[in-house]
Amino acid sequence: MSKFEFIETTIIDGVGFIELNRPEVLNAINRGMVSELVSTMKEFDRDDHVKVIVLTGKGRAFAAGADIDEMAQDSPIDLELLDQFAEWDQMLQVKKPVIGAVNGFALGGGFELALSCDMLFATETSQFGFPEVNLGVMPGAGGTQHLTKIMGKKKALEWLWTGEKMSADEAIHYGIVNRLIAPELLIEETMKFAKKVAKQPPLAVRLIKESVDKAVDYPLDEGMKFERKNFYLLFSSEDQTEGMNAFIEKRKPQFKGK
Ligand code: CO8
Repeated sequence: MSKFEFIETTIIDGVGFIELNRPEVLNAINRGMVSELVSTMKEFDRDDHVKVIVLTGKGRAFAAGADIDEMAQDSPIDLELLDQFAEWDQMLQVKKPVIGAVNGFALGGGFELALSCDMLFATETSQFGFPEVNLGVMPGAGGTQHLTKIMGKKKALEWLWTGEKMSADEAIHYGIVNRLIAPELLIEETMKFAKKVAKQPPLAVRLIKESVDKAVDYPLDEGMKFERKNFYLLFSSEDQTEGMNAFIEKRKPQFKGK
């Protein structure tokens, strides 16, 4: 029996696996789901048994957006006092790799959740989009920011203003999705990749993520300095000694994450 109402979680071979679990409403993201998701991500981030996190949705959607039924009657004051995005934003602080496996729809808040992942695997039938404009609103969990950083202002506006659905091929074209996989193999292949990353030296993986994230926001010279500090820092790790000694001694390294 899962300890959660809206998600299911398990740990398999160093991979923390999270499934959104409201398939009857295409995994519409309600407030309880955000709380469960964020607390699990933070728990996995601290758990030494977890090296990589994989996020997916049960049924025929990754997530079809925020729960419209829950949101429909909200006033601006309700939203301000709820301050739900403070919780949401904590997902972006996760230091371990987060890989999304997008089955079916990733719309609205569901697309924002997908864009918060470090990498995305999807299928030919996956569909992405920001239909908020059709509801008289707009993305509120980073959609305008993430999409614009990925595809530039002009293209982002096209998708955000029309609310049209983006096909998996278009998502590949824009660099939103890493790989398209046959639907029946999506989880298996995503897990295979996640397990491969889970075997890599965790500190190096962590500092690579941190440095790549900085490349998005920092000017090049600042980013280069940031990268270099992390490069130097890794020379104080046991894994650096082990990795280089193993190469010289022609054996497989045993990484400890220290
Ligand atoms: N909220 C609540 N219920 C939903 C949602 C949703 N976002 N999406 C689907 N459902 C429900 C439907 O109401 C339906 O329920 P029921 O069977 O009781 O009628 C069930 O899921 C199945 O959906 P459909 O029958 O509509 O399935 P179709 O295959 O015909 O259509 C679509 C699939 C195209 C995905 C369609 O369901 C749809 O358009 N959904 C809404 C998509 C949308 O507008 N998303 C944006 C929501 S707003 C938002 O995300 C703001 C984000 C702000 C940040 C939030 C952070 C948490």
